[in-house]
Amino acid sequence: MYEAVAAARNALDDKWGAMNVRDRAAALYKVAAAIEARFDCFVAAEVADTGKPVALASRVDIPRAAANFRTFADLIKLAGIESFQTDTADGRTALNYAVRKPLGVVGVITPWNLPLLLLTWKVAPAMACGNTVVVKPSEETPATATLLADAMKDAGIPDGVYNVVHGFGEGSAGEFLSTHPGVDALTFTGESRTGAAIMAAAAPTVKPVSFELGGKNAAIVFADCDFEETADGLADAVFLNTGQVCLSAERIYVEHSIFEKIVDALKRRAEALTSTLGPLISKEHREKVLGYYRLAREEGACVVTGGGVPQFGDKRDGGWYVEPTILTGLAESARCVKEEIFGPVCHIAPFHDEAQAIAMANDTKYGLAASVWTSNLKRGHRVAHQMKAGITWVNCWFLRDLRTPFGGAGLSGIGREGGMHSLNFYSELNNICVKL
Ligand code: NAD
Ligand code: 6OD
Repeated sequence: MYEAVAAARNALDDKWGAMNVRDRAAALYKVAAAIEARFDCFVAAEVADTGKPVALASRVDIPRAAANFRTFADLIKLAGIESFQTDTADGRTALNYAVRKPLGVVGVITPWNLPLLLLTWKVAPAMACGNTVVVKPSEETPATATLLADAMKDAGIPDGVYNVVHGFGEGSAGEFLSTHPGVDALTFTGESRTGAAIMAAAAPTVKPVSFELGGKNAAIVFADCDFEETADGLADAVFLNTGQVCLSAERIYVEHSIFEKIVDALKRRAEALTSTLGPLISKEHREKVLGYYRLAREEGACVVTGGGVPQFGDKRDGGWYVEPTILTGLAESARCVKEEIFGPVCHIAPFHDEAQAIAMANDTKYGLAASVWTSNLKRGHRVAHQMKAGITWVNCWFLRDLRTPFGGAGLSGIGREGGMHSLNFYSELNNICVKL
């Protein structure tokens, strides 16, 4: 850890910190190209670490890693600075303008569900702003962060700009990074509880923090939705990556007149997915998810489909699979409706009017994402405006534009990243006031 932070500090003071924006952006484009040149290795490493299907890693994880570098290279080249001509009451005039400087050495701590996507979502803007980084990927998924170091080398990124330390969280690499006095800022994606521990660890050295945390996201489905498009969209929102996406919909509220029809459509999709979904990340995580499946029954749920472990009759039976699961009939106060499960499972409940749907969707300590499904766009806008969520999708889910603000309210995080929000977090803005 000490060597990694020292290497990052040296690189900051040496070539990288002094490089102009045009050259830095050019270097980031080369990183994107180097990821693409090693595309198959990255896919294989992500699949080996997570067990996710090759098709998913090839379609989502690895292309987004390259896109993250290209987007922030584009943005840093185009980013302007604020300036104001100032006229004071006593007749003086001045020019104020801001300059963008790196924060310094940025500690990046990331989870296992979308390992390279989430790591590069933070590394790319941090480097674009001239920072050097020390990353601590999840102990479950170390491989692609290490491969990225090779891609950095291929791209000619100077030694010490990108540093990887492996290890666990508490009492290990994650905690050492959070408390290290040589780390100037921390950016973290993971569980809300871990975010709280990192915040406490960072407090004595007053490090700026950016946190992307957990969610218990709602989908609201109105009777006038495009039915097939909605059922397909919901299946993605619940089951993509075996439900291990912070943005996944674990609570679905459906207008009562189409409640049975939606439950049935989602049940058919879940059952069709049983043989193609990847496993969960680990034995421990499977125990957690199966614990919620048991708890749901104890809390009085009707298990519409799933609720257990699939039997394939082949070597997959040794993996950490669970059945895609649909629950109904729980009270809104049930733990399975309140707590993030992070597996391929949702609870579906009926609602009678818009106000009730909004109230139920917003009755959560989290506030990450929501989706609204309706063909009445006026209503789509109206409901979206009232959602307690950092992002609300209307008639879609996980459709990303990397320039937009991304983050959560409540237990779902602190701050916003994406576009200029990332550039502003990873920069120290200094204002200069010149009397004219
Ligand atoms: P986690 O919080 O257990 O671990 C994330 C990272 O933090 C790992 O690298 C881990 O080693 C490290 N860590 C753990 N304890 C630490 C400590 N005390 N100090 C410093 N570092 C520590 O999360 P996870 O299980 O890897 O990922 C799943 C969670 O992440 C879910 O809650 C999910 O919602 C959340 N998540 C949120 C987003 C988002 O954008 N909001 C994205 C992905 C995942
Ligand atoms: O798309 C992103 O930028 C992002 N941070 C997604 C997070 C997904 C959570 O699992």
